[in-house]
Amino acid sequence: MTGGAGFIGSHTVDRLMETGHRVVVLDNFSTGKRANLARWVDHPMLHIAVCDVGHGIFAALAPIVAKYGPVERIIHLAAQVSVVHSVANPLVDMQVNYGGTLHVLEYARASGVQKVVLASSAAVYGDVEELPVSEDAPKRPVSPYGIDKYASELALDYYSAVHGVATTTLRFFNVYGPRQDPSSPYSGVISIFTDRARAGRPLLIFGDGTQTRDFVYVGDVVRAIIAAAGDGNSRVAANVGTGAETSVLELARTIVDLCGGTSKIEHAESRAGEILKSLARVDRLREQLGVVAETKLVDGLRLTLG
Ligand code: UD2
Repeated sequence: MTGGAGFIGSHTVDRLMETGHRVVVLDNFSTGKRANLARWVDHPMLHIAVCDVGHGIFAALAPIVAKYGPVERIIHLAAQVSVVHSVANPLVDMQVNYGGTLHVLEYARASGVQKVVLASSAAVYGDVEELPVSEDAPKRPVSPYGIDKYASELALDYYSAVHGVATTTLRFFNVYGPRQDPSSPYSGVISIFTDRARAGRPLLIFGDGTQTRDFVYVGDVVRAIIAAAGDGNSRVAANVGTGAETSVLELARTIVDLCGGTSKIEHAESRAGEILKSLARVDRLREQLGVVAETKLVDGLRLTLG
């Protein structure tokens, strides 16, 4: 698994280790943390290699493969995850996000890997005309991040068609849960709001708070990843969301309530270029991968608050 020390990656490692799999984590620890994997650190079935996916994965995997046998499946989560960073640094984004995917696919082709799963994003759609957004909607990404994720999807399709590599793409909507890092201004809104509400500090909403998102709990995302890593569903791209819309204002109020009601809700200027509404169509996730993201927001928030 690339990016296995990150927020979504480490939850996926937990589930795979609990079910008895051998897991190799490749991570450059730029945003991933060893603490996220602390539970498994001395476990004989977990192998951690420091590796920058934008520079290739062959060298990092070679000694592990020599000892334990070939890699069967790759879950590719490693990425530069900030849209804003991609706008300021498009070449870095291309190298890490698109380049990293090509390195993974080259490895898969050369080594006969049985399945590659790509973590893509709702960002591939850009400004959406019709909600909920279906997987077949036009792809008009409006950031280098969205472009590189979409280019990565096309690369998966190409390697499937031309080189016979089985691949499945998951387009994540707004994922949240424990271990999501609140420290950057572009961290997920739930990580920021829960962090502030716990401390009784004010929650800052950009705009009037009527903008909506499809917030999906990380435990449900892990189930989608594990289903995608199984056999079948090659060349399928599925949204990973709940199919339910929540406004940022409603979110803020719920979090304040759960934390005892001390934090104030404040408003600031809307974010430039911000999309107003985001909502996933989730039929394909259910029909093809057999997964329904069933964690209710309030339950997921309780789990996040711990
Ligand atoms: C999400 C993804 C991003 C990309 C994008 C594609 C996350 C963390 N980011 O961006 O990677 O895929 O979707 O469309 O999942 N907000 C506040 N106050 C705050 C922080 C945020 O009001 O302190 C608002 C923000 O203006 C937005 C909403 O909360 O309306 C969600 O913001 P976000 O940064 O969590 O995620 P988003 O949807 O911009």
